[in-house]
Amino acid sequence: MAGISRRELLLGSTGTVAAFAAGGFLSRQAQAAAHSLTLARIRHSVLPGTITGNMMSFAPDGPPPVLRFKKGQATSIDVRNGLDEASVVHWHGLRIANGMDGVPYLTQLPIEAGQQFRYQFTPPDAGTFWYHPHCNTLEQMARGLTGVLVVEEDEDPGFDQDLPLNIRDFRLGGDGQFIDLFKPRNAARGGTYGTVSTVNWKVAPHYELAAGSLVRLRLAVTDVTRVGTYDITGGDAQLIALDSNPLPKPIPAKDVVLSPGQRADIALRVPDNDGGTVRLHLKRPNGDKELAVFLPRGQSARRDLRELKPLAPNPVPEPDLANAEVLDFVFGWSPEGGAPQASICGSLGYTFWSINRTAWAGDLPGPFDPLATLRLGKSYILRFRNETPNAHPIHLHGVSFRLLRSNKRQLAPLVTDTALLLENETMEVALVADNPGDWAFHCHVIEHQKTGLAGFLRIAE
Ligand SMILES: [Cu+2]
Repeated sequence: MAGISRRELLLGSTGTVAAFAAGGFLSRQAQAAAHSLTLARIRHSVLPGTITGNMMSFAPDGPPPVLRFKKGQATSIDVRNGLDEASVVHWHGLRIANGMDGVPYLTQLPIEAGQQFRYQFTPPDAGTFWYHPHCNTLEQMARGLTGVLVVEEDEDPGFDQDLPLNIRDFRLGGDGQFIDLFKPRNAARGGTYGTVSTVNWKVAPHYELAAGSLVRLRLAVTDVTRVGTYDITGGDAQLIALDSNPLPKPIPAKDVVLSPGQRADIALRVPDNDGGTVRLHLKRPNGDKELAVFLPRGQSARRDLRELKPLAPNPVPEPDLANAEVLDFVFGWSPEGGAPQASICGSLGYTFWSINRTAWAGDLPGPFDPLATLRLGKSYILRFRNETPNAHPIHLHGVSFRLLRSNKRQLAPLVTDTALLLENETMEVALVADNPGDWAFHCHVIEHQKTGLAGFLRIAE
């Protein structure tokens, strides 16, 4: 490295740029990332018989690809921004280094149109995760930028097939074209719902599965708004993990409540060929909505759910509750209600919500104050108090937390990154602040996030 300062190396002096250029095709190939994503505007058929224009995907030729990583193995993803606007990619639920977390200004500069950024990290946990932009988040996600991310276990649990299901709505008119992506009056309430329910960008897709086989269904709710209750009928289905963390014991996959950002892993024993079809439903008061159909095909594989190896717990540290400091967070209305500041990452033009009486100012260079500063390695109890008559799925980046208790209901002691906070509920969760950095902390109803219900926690020495 003689003659090249660290700063020159990082910022690219004339010398290093020339060296890269001279390296040519072969050395660039040698340095290729393990994965690549290209953000692009595309046209695609979602509603049968129509072609939707002005969609956005992580691939120029179809829906976002399923990314597959291995637990504990370093990986890299080149993100090329082929949009005509800035973006940035966040890996929801991955407890990775702060600089790779994909939040504009807080962890990196936005990736400008035509630019590229390489993400490099080692996923510490296995399970079902997802990825999405954190810049102009409502529009980019509403137009399609939400993808499923799988981190495989060290040991294969013994499924015959693995089937990720990217569950989300699109706001389309009867002609298949986008209608207004949100309505301000809804953003100030429960959020604006889509009009077309999809799984993997298809309306009620049919999947042919080997009869009698064991299939891992990976449900990822990547919608911008919808909190839903999901049900599987017609087959033996067990819920084995929520938000990428295995349940202590599998339970029947009945009435699984998932809010935006949440995931459910379901072990399905496909019926034998004469055993009928399996259906995934979204439960609704005015009649269930069929989201996907699974059809048994061929001779029965005669598998049994008891043949599956239990999933190993992820290495999330256990908080020391006896010595944990309590931090209070109040989710409420915005006290002022002014418009947020303009940002390269977009603004919805309104402020409706706040955390601890502070509305997020927008995705700006800052600096801004954290909502709280946590000491690295210490245990904390976070007390979430919802003053509003709306539910908010509260998501914390970089750290997973354990659900402790609620004033409204019995909580299973699950480990998660996204907790659905019901209307007027007070909930306590606990964590070990083991990952240093500034971590985004926000509601995952994206209209709420983009109209004030966002902030960040700092974990520092
Ligand atoms: Cu919310």
